[in-house]
Amino acid sequence: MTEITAPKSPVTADQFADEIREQLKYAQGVTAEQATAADVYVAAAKAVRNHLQDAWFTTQADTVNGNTKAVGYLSAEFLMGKQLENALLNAGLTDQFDEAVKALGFEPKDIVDAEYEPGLGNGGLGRLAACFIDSLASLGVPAFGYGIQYRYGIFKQQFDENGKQVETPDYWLSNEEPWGHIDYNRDQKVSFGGEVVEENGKKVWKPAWSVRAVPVDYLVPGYKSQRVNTLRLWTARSYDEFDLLAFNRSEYMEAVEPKVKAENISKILYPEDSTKVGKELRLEQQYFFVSASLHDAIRVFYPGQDKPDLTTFPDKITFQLNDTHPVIGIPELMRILIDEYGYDWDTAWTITQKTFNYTCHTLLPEALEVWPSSLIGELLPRHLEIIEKISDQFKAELREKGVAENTINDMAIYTGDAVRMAYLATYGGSHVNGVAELHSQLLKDVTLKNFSDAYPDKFTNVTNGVTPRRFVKLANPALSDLITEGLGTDKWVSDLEMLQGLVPLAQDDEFVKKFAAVKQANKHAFVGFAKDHYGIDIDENTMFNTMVKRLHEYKRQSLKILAVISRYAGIKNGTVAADDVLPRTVFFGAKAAPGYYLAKMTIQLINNVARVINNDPDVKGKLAVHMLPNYNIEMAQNLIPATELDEQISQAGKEASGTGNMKFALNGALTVGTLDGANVEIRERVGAENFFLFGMNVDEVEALYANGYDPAKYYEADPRLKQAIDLVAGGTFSEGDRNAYAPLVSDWLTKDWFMTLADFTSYANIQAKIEELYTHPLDWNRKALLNVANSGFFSSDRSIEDYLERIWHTGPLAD
Ligand code: NBG
Repeated sequence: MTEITAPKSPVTADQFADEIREQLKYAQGVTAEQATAADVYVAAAKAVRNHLQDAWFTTQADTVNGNTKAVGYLSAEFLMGKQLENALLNAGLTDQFDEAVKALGFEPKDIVDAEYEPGLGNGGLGRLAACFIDSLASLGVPAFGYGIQYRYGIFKQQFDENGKQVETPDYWLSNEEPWGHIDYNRDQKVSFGGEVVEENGKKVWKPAWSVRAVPVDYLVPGYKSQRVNTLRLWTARSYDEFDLLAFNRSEYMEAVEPKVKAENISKILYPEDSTKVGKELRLEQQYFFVSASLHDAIRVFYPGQDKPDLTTFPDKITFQLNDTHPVIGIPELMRILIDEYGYDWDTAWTITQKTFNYTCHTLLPEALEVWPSSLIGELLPRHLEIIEKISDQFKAELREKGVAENTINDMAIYTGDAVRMAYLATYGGSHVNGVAELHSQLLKDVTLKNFSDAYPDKFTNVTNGVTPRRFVKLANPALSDLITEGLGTDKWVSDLEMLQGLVPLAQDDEFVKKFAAVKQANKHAFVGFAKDHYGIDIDENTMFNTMVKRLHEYKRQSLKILAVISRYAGIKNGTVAADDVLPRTVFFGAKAAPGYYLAKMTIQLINNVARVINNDPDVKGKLAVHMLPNYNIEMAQNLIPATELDEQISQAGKEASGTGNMKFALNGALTVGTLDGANVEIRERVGAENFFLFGMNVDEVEALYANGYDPAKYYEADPRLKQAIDLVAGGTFSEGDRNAYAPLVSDWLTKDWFMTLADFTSYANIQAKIEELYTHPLDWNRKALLNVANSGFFSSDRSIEDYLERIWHTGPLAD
């Protein structure tokens, strides 16, 4: 750990109020009297940004002039969440802000709420990137996040009157966005298309068109580290704003065409998560941000040098490829080194391989990107040549290692028709890591087995983590205060393993009761939040049971909703005695990719199950279900601290890690889960007795596939399951329409690839154990507290330390 210096207290509340007034007056053009909450938010954001500016400059200078290798985190997604509270916390200005805005006549909460959440990511992968840059800055490690400033983030989710998901565009930049600083003078040119010709025995790429990549810089303040790193998000602009000739011929639409085409590149975040997309624009996006970022790093580290010695590049910065999206960076760096700087192939290869590392975030084969060669050839003809050559060199290397010819073919990076980006990344970088122990093991044993056999030393694991600043300190102030009281210090915020110190307090009934009171207060607060945001009434004296994550078949929201239906049926028909019913409120939150048919149908089913249950007087006070619209970071920050039971119920061997699971454990929820992803490590740490395990493990899943899986057998075997599916099929949740969910029902009964039905019985059975424990609040809360105490490992600070040691081989800047 770095030495943490005390936070500076840079200004008094009065001074900060004056700074806000000044921003209002001179930057916003409104007086303090005229200002609305939205005005004050922008002014406060700018004021706090000013406080971080000097530390940002120093960090940049130290990054370039010091001898500490920097980290470049290349990621198509950064799901940052709202910035103001986090910036205030890290700038040490929270108290001053609270007082200052009160002096201006506002409630701090209203100012914080005025910020519009940027949604520049889909889910776990994008949020992980955001946690990682927070931890890098907090540890004082020089780092750049590089990505895209999409004009439209992840779609906004609403439900129509039939419960169907409706996607609307998320135009997050419609109001002033005070955090990003657009820097027109540090732009980069990114080119596409055209052809490769030979000139004087050299390959020369003659592109057909170019776009201007303009950086928008976001400050990434570390917590108590006095360091401020940079998140540089590129936006695409046209070089030809306006074609005057076309305009003079009064072809107005044509005149703006180049601008429209160029700006399309950074227009929209692809709303996919762990599913295959093969869109030309997507490849353009990937190349756009990666090319601009690599050139930017050369500009930063070799300022003003025409002929820099780029053999030192891997000593200046190491690039982490966040999944396959930035993998085109490998041929791009080769091209830059050879074509732009005149290096020979072998030197360029040595530099490139040293520069990159690759994190894989999936186990679903369909999620590993494969691009048609024809598309790469059209868009990036020079890169395709380089990829072919890399592929040939790789084959030769494998032959030399004595790898069998058919295995070599299986491992081909370039197949003639296609380019496999995961393979290119594995060969083209120094290290490959999975994101949880089990995931990394499965990468070695299954997904990338041949690669691991040929290059065993390349493979390593870094278990994911989450930032304790946002997901404990900010999201759960009451728990944070209690932890600080229990430990006698607040140092845990930057050294989360200190939570271990709470273990003995789990034996102290008084402390456990305080812990229970915090949870109850968070539940109460969420009831208010839900009323404000969704207009729903929730009974806070029910168990809060939550499943929030992207909607995907492998995550098995189906399993949860079938269990809910079964419980509903049981209460209705008296198989579950009324006295035995533990009142529960079940929360779902999930976006489905717009083109993912079964996922969207599952959302519709959940909504309609909720409608039927919530309107049925027979189950009132016993069971309620809510599908909350538009799950995002803000909802997570409010719902997770209020949750008592968390669902992590994916089919074993499918969820790479999960990070929601960590957030819930850290906020004192108990988990019901399978042995999948990071659940395995969470259970090991918090103790098997403090985790509700059910379902098949990876080996059992594999064996069942091998023996031929027949879901109908399970439907026949468990009457609870049969009844639940029959209710769906019979139209109970579709006003009698038996066709409404036919595709879903048919998938369950005939295919059920992720074995929801096979795990149903064990999932339904464990509910009794859960409910039994819940009727003993002290025991339940003791276990929940032990979850908190033993989850310090899941800090993203620890993940970053693992990356530093196992992959990046660098560390914090000297003070
Ligand atoms: C996701 C996995 C999660 C994992 C996050 C972060 C993709 C492609 N993968 O299990 O599904 O927690 O990545 O590593 O989004």
